[in-house]
Amino acid sequence: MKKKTLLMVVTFSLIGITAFTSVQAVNKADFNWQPPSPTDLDTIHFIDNSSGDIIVWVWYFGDGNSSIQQNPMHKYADNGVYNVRLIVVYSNGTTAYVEKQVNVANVPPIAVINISSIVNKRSVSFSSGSYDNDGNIIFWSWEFGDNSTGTGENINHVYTEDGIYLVNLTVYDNDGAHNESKISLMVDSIPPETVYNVSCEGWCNKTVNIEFNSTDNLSGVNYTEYKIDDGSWNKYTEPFQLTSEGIHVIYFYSVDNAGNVENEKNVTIKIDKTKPITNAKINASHGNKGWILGNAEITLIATDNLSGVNYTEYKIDDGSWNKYTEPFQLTSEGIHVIYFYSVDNAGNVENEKNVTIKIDKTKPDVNIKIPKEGYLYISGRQMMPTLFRKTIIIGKLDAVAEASDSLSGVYYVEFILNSQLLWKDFVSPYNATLPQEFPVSFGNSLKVVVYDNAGNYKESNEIRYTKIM
Ligand SMILES: [Ca+2]
Ligand SMILES: [Ca+2]
Ligand SMILES: [Ca+2]
Ligand SMILES: [Ca+2]
Repeated sequence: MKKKTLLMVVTFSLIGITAFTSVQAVNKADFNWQPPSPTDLDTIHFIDNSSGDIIVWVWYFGDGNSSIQQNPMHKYADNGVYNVRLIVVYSNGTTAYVEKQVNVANVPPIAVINISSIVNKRSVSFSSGSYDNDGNIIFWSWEFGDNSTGTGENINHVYTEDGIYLVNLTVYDNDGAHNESKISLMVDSIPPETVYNVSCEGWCNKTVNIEFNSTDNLSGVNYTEYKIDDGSWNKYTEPFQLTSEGIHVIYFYSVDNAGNVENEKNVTIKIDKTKPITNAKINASHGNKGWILGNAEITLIATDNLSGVNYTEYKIDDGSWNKYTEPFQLTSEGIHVIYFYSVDNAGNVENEKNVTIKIDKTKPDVNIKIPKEGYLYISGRQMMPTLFRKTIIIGKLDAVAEASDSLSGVYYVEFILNSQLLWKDFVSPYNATLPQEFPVSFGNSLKVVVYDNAGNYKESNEIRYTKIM
């Protein structure tokens, strides 16, 4: 309030003495300012350069504002050319003044493009973050780098192909000043592609190495991830190995530096390290000591834990190997060794196995050595031949049989008396004591049956005899 009152008083007195001052003009009013080329954001320091014994300074800044400081500070609200007048009053009552034009400049705007330098969509939303410190922006002009342009603070543009585009934004403020900003914009909308490389495909019988290779059209691969079966996702850094048996699915995908995510892919790895197992089933009439009677039918049954049986091979004795397809017959007599093994679909080879098959189809030989037909026996001793080839035995007599077999050997000999089993002898010599009769028994019938170990048998001729005592 006080300042304003003083200013009004000085102003009135100046009007009255103008004529006098112009005549006298002894002293001179002058000023300059800092900075020399100010903007409307600067606070301008006005510096009095007047000469003489001054007691009052009156400044008119040309924008309606004034000051009575000797060296005032002033900031203009807007740019423009202002007539600044300084009036000085000397101690002797005289005055002087000077007027100068001060060009207060507009501050140009700052252009800012609000967008990341890599985007993963071809439809791009551009946003201006531009500003004008001493006014406002009234026009935005975009060049999208693909020979198309647009206007507006925020604008969407769709690129027709991926690429790197030089985007330019020019902004104009309300005073006609402009500024521009450029950015290099990478538009990458295509996900990377990942391929696998495995050391074994299909069924494998050993550890499998897995490698991924990923490529990208533009921004480059950021990372690749994989998981095994229901495991958790892992970042892929280097080739890895799969060792455990079974059917495994490995899932994988990559992400590029623009954030494009590849569709998940997978590869199936099948590992079987276990050999198949083959068993032989012999269908035959089994006898004693491993011998069989007649033909043998051999069935090879192979099983496998995982990949399944590919094939089974067999050979008989020193013959050549054959692929097993169905049960086969072994018909020839003798002792045979059948060798066999299987291979599974992963290539695991079973250790060779074998089974020995002993076939005897030939009947053993037998005959009754004692008693001989047509002889008289007394107390175990053979006496003279009898009339009409009758056989007469008086007292104790052991019947004796002779038996032999060329292949499997004799198993036992049965002595059959009157169609009843009298005695079974497993050990050579084969004999049986004929039963005592009181006082006499006519028409006895003795025969022996020999069995070989395979089960072949043969009956002897029949000896008929009369037994006394
Ligand atoms: Ca401005
Ligand atoms: Ca890409
Ligand atoms: Ca297997
Ligand atoms: Ca035999």
